[in-house]
Amino acid sequence: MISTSNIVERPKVILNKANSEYVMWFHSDTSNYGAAEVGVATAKSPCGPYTYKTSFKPLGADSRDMSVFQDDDAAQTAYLLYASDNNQNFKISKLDFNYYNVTSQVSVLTGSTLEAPGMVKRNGVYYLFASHTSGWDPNPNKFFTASSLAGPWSSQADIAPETVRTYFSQNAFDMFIQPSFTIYMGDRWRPNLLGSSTYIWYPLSWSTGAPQIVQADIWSINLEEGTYTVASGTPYEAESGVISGSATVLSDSSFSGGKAVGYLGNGGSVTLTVEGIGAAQWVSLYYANGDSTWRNTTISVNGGPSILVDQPNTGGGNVILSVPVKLTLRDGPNALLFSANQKTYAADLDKIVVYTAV
Ligand SMILES: [Ca+2]
Repeated sequence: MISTSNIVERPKVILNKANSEYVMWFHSDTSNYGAAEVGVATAKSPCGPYTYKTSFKPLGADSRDMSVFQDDDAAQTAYLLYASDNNQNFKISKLDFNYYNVTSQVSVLTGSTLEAPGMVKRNGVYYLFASHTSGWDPNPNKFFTASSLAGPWSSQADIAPETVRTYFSQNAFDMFIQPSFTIYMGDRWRPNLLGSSTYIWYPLSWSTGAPQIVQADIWSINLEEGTYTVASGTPYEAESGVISGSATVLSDSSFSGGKAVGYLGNGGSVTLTVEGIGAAQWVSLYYANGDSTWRNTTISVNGGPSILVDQPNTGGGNVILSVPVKLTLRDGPNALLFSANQKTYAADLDKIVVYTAV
């Protein structure tokens, strides 16, 4: 089942302390996803080399999107979390002592149509994170809770506002740091160009009492302290820039300041003058793209060459997402020219935020 014509997806590695062995579990499939199996491989080092053991259907049933979860009991019991029965039922099954096989099913969320699972245990409560099924397109990812892996599981709740579709991402893994937050690690799939897909990592904070993604484009983590810091930047509204050609100001309450600049590209452009510190600085572009496909914008800094920035579709012309890009800015004023010299339409630009954090 391991070949250039087959599929290995969603690998996860856990350490079996009793055997001093790293055990990798992954979705093992044929190119048409018809096999629906899990694969197992082992190594003495987390970075490998891994020795492939086998691929199989756990307890004879389908397994597609999957993860593994290692509990904090003395035996460090581990579990397979998997979309089963043609992605209709979501299952949790216990692994054997060696983490080589599945021994018994402990829970099933019947008819839940969940994919992309992850799990953390916080203050004795199990949190299951997952998406629903919408192919490579993003959807609002959910969480479920239970005080036992056998359930009962709570009804689903959102980890982000539904309209932003998990900030155009799908859960890949959730790394527990401490009870106040976990790292949400999502895939930002690019359906028409899968090899160009990227990752999105956000703090997943319990500050409201329930796990919610913190939309932080630029943030840092202090592992020793168990804290994270969201960088603050200086906002510049697009509608306050110098608008040229066919670009025009749009009004909608969803935009920052109630306005954005539309019809950028294809003859329209806008110039924003921002303060720099003479460094390579992160700049976030807040935009709306109501298409069903990605757009992009060009940026020229102080008359320099065009830099291309992808703008995933946001799920509506009034739904705002942000993408960060690193630009080299002068100390003092900088002219950022958006969407000049591009023949396609860029997304509607709401505002940009200039950061000084590295
Ligand atoms: Ca605006």
